[in-house]
Amino acid sequence: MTTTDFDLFALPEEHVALREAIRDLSEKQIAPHAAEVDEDSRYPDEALAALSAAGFAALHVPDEFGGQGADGVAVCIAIEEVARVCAASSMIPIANKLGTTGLILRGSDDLKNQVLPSVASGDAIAAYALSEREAGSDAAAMRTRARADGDGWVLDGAKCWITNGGKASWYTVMAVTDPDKGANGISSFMVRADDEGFVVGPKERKMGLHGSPTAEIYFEKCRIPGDRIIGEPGTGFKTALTTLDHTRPTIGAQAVGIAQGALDATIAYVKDRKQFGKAIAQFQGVEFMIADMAMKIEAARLLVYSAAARAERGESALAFQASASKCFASDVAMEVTTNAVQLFGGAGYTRDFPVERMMRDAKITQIYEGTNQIQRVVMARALLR
Ligand code: COS
Repeated sequence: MTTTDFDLFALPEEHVALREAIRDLSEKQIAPHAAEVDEDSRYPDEALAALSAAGFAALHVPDEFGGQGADGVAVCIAIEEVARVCAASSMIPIANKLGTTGLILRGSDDLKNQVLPSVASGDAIAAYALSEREAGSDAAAMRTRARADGDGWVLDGAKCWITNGGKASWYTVMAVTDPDKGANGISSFMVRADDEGFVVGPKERKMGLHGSPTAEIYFEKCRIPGDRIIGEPGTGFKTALTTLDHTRPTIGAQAVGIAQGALDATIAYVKDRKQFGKAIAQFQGVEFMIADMAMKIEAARLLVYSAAARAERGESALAFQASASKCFASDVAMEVTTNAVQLFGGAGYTRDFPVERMMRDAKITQIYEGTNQIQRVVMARALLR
């Protein structure tokens, strides 16, 4: 065995340096606002400004369109480090990647040039619109229609649970173009916030992730130019699912970051908190909980990086690993944050400490970008095919 074989399990130097840079930025410029952003349910403007200035708001955008061209593992590291201090702020790189991956993989260069430079610079942010009220897990049951009209398209319908709804400038929207063809009659489009007939509904009142706006969006005879379609008509559902193969690891990364933030806070607390004449960290019951939390986070992290690396290498069968990484990491995040609150005791149940926010934020990672039940469906299909 050569050194190179062992290097497979070590991050390259540039990834280590990236982590240090984003950790430093996150601790100095994002963490101080995290509690207030959550408390006031306000957009993390400081995080957007800091991430944009450093080129980290959409670091996945290829160089030729003004971005950093960061690989999938680098993007996961960035998301993880931001989520470690503020999950809501980590939605900035997450939603930008989700809202542009279909375009990057399948769109025309002309359309990429219309969208990507402004997202890379932080002047615009992106969103992804797949779900509808009656088409969540069963995404192909969507009703939103797009009809060819002259040299453009006219969209009618409603999408829900849209991260950055009302905040984004560009929306990747899946709509039915041929109702007789089921999943193969769905197409993908780029819709702009100022397109005629594009309307934003009220913000959802959520359990967590308060700093990340979620809203319904409506298309009321929304007219867009013909060149805004991504790829060929009828390919939109496959583009949507391929996108999720690339982005589900980013939710895994967010979950790992939230869990790491909770573990770090808990380690500091149990070493400081004294009961029965000694720090509670010295009780074996507490030690075992801390060890299990760290062990599971490390396993989740490796699964996430390995899924992201597979996508980066252009491997074709990504679904199992992408779903496994998102599912495992989010289940770990829920368990770790719940145990963090437990180890803080009564203090953990108050807003004086960050772990209750982390527990509320962790919950959504088990639900969005496909519930963990759907992830298990995807994994089982890949295994049993
Ligand atoms: N990449 C590309 N194409 C894929 C794919 C993938 N990962 N998985 C399936 N497809 C293709 C299939 O091959 C099929 O095409 P053909 O008919 O040409 O063979 C088409 O897409 C439809 O696939 P399938 O019949 O498996 O689709 P289903 O309606 O059964 O749905 C699930 C599949 C449940 C996996 C999908 O609807 C899903 O992921 N749902 C959750 C959606 C979600 O994550 N929502 C969260 C909001 S987005 S943030």
